[in-house]
Amino acid sequence: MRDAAPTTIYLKDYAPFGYLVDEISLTFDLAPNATRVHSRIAFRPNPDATDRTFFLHGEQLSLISARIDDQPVEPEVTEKGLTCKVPDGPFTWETEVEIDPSGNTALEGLYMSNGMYCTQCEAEGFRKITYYPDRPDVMGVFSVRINGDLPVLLSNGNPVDSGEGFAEWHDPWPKPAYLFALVAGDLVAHSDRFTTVSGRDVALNLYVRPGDEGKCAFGMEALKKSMKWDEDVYGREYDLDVFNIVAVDDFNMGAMENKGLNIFNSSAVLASPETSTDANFERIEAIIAHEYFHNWTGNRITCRDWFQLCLKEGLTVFRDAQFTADMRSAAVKRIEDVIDLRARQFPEDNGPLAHPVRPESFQEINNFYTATVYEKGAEVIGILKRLVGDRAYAEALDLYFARHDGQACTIEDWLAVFEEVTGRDLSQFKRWYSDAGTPRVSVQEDWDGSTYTLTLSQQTPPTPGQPDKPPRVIPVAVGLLGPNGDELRPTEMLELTEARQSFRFDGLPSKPVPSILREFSAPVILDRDSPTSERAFLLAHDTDPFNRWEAGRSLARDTVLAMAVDGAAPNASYLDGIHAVLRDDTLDPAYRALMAGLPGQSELAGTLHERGITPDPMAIYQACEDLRQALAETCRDMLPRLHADTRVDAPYAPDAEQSGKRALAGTALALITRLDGGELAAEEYAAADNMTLQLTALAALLHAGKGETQLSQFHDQWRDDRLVMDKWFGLQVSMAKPDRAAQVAQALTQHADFNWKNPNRFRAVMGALATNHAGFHHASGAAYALLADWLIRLDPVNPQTTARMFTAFQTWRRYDADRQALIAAQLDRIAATPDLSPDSTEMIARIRG
Ligand code: 0A1
Ligand code: ZN
Repeated sequence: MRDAAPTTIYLKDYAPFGYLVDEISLTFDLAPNATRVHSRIAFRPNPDATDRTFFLHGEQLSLISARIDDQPVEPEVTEKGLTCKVPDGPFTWETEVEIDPSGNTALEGLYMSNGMYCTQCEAEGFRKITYYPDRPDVMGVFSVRINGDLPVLLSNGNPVDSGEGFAEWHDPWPKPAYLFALVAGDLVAHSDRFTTVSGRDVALNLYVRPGDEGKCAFGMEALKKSMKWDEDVYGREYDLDVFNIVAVDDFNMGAMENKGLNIFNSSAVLASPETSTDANFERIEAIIAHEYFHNWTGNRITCRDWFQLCLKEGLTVFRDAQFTADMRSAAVKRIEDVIDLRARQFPEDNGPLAHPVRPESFQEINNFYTATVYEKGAEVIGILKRLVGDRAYAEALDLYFARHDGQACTIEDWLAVFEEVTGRDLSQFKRWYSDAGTPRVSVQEDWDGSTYTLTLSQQTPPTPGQPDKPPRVIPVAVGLLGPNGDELRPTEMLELTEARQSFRFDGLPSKPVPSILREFSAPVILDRDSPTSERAFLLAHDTDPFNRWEAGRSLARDTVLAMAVDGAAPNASYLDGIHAVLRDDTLDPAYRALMAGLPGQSELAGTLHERGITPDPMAIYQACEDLRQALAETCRDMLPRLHADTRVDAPYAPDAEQSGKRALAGTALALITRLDGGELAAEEYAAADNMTLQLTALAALLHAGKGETQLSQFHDQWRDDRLVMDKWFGLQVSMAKPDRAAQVAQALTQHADFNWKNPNRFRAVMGALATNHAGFHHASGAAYALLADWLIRLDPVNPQTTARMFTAFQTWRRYDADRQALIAAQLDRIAATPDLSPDSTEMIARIRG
């Protein structure tokens, strides 16, 4: 039986551990069912701590022996760890434990994936490897010996020695246990080298399973670019003789920044033109950068406790976004990030799972690796940078690295360097860390013939546990345009600090058109009822690329919602505006493709809910279909040329230029398919020589109700490629019509290749079902029931991946009473499952409210 009452941990209760670790030596004798782990740890009393309780975390371990200073001891052991009486001064602690990697389906601690041993220790997995103070503020120098009859034996740091059946590693940089890693298996390396700015020669290896060697080159290039970029932009140099990356098929998340030994979900690193889409390439480049950047923001400077997770994650996401903007197009990256923020973070921030960027309590920390901590955490860094300016940001970062290298820090440490560099009081800014919820900013205008006044008001709705939200500081980037599109006033950063505040612009020749919240200068919802003509004007003329896109987006939103709710006809300004953008060859193709997209259906449902209207998923679905059809008709004459002009004749490259063209060609193809019933898509599918084209054409065919032949051909072609087969599973569910989605997903779960214990495969089907908005929310409730069945099944096997999927239900209160009742019944059914994991239990309790 599991614990009946989960415990809640509070930030306010933080206390340092009573002992410091100087050094830890680990010896692993690997065996699939019975791995022996011997630890020898040098402890000494922590002068900064008052509580001297010697408690070591430890779960699912069989304790064989324990010694203090070479003398056997008998600790008191529970399911959570052990306590022992220890000497007053420094002492050496030794244990021998046995663990079962092959039975570890939760993929946390030491586990096996396709015959290979690997680890995942963040956040609290190390306690499943040996007894240890498994908390990020305990940092030690690790030495590791691995005994095992496998060709590749890896751990953190630098190699010390190796021979037949063993390898020894030493990591000179003190680190918390969550950054420990071990990999052992029959792997092959794709190798390269990098010389750092000060001349350190670093061996780079990307380890993969035999057969995957051809999918390593792109990841390796991304790694070298990241290493160079961090030197150039942040002055951060790599600090070991080797940097190893390993690709693993069974992994709960994207990747993990273990010191010197990053472990990646194979979907986040393996790439080839034939098997990966342009979007895959872009994501892989960003994740490689993200994990590499953690070497400084996370590893050299880590978190004092898990409440400070955003300290490393928000900053590292911010840094990887800067990297992508530099490598590709800054405007496109910003738009993509805002689309993602609205799809994943806004629903979280405006629903039952809302929590501050720095939470104040949790039951299961794994449930707080969220879009709020990561993506809003990164937005908050962006706000800070806008408020202090680029120069002060760079100075503050230099001070942060110099002052806190080797430490486990807090948000207070982070803010202090900015306060010191700028002399600015950041207490109001700090509300971005402490207050959950998305602020809503409304706008009022006044024009008196020469002075234009913008009055901005802010208000943040209540969130769980936080009824009142005082005003926060919001940077609102504003530019003013004249009647012919000229900039009357270039972008200015207004600082909204009050609940309501006016900003004057004097001496203007004519009433300007305001472009507000340029570059999406803060993660807020802008409430502004501007006339359609003004948005059409901004869609045609705004000089800020983000806001130009946003003007089209808000036209799209309003027209589709008017169609869904009032049965209105498609808005001509929107159709003409997008038509003009699509044919404007001076615009970047990637940008044009983004312009032609519609807001997600879930996002549209959220907007209706905010406006006090209960969303009807089928009506939204139909309105989106009708609007796309109308756009296809409007663009009918230009589409063939657009498609032909965006053809890439050069050999495939996953760079911004080519992928932008393919994205626009894909947009054209999808629209053409609505007019020709799939003729061109079938031709394109037959001729496709890369995965982007193949998948785009297949999606178009499935949308047109065709593609059965191609689907089975695709299966035959790719049946042995795990990552491509994930696409095959996912695409069928995401393209399924609303009344068929649950049925299609259900049938796929019966497919011989549906290995549900593999998180990628599980998510391919269930994740696609949850994001097929009208399919998931089909009135029958079939999709709710199917997802619930599978969550019940997966929970005992892999609680972490199960718990993350509950976000599918977080928006349930938006919908009508019947749907709410159906969802509540499923949540209650899951909650009633005997021995449900604490992870899932916490998620259901929060969602149910
Ligand atoms: N720190 C990693 C993400 C990560 C977090 C938790 C994990 O297991 C619970 C695994 C990976 C990153 O930000 O990339
Ligand atoms: Zn991270």
